[in-house]
Amino acid sequence: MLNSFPQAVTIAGSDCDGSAGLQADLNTFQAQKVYGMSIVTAAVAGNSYGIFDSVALTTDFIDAQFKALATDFKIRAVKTGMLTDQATIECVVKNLQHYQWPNLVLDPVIITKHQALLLETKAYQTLIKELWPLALLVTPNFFEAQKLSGLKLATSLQIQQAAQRLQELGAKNVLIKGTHDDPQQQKVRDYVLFEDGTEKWLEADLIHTTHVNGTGDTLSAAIAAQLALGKTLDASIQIAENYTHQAIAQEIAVGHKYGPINHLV
Ligand code: PXL
Repeated sequence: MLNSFPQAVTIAGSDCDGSAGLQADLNTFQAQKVYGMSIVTAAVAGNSYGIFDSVALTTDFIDAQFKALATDFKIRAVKTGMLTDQATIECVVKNLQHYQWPNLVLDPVIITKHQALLLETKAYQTLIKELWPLALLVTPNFFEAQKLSGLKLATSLQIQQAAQRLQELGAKNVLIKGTHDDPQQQKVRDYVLFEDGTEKWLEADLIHTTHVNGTGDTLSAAIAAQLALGKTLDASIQIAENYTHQAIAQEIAVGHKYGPINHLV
């Protein structure tokens, strides 16, 4: 009975408008019927127009949050979001190695659609070298996959090659999120390369809306939640893709510009 209820933790930044970051993750955990916790790495001041300021929390405080959770709860899955800089990544890696929480979904948050930098450029190598090998799954978007693999992604073959490269760098499974920037585009296609070398394209109708803040955070949080519930990785990805699609499709009127998706679906 003790700690039998499924629990998951997000290691991420706070976004005060609730559209992204740990707020989106916790909303997603709740919607997936998983008890959610958060280790706060940073906080940003932003709204549907953009991000205006940010602060990183100290590594001592991040250590304290890990310790507080590890001494009381049974964490069944973890996701990471905004990690700011090298010192934060090293702190998170040290704690994950120490506490050995299972099912790490690593969302390599680098830059927002408003061009706010959420990870400093010189930390890319630390992310790949130290955190990547701990991940069950990494979920870069198109831009992040290009940056981190060093490959240009224009064709399906190049997406497959980038996923292979990202797997060779140590992540067991790789999900590359498709682009959705072309106004003529009808479909969006995500690509998954599994640990055993099998692959999958996940295609959905592209919904043309400006309310897509926090979509990547939500997808990776939903995958972590499903893993916490005991689903296989393949099933977790499918359920998370469907949930995120519905959260975009059933738009809510919040904010003036680039609004949040609807976690209540
Ligand atoms: O969606 C990426 C993201 C992650 N984490 C935080 C953010 C954002 C985007 O705004 O603010 C804290």
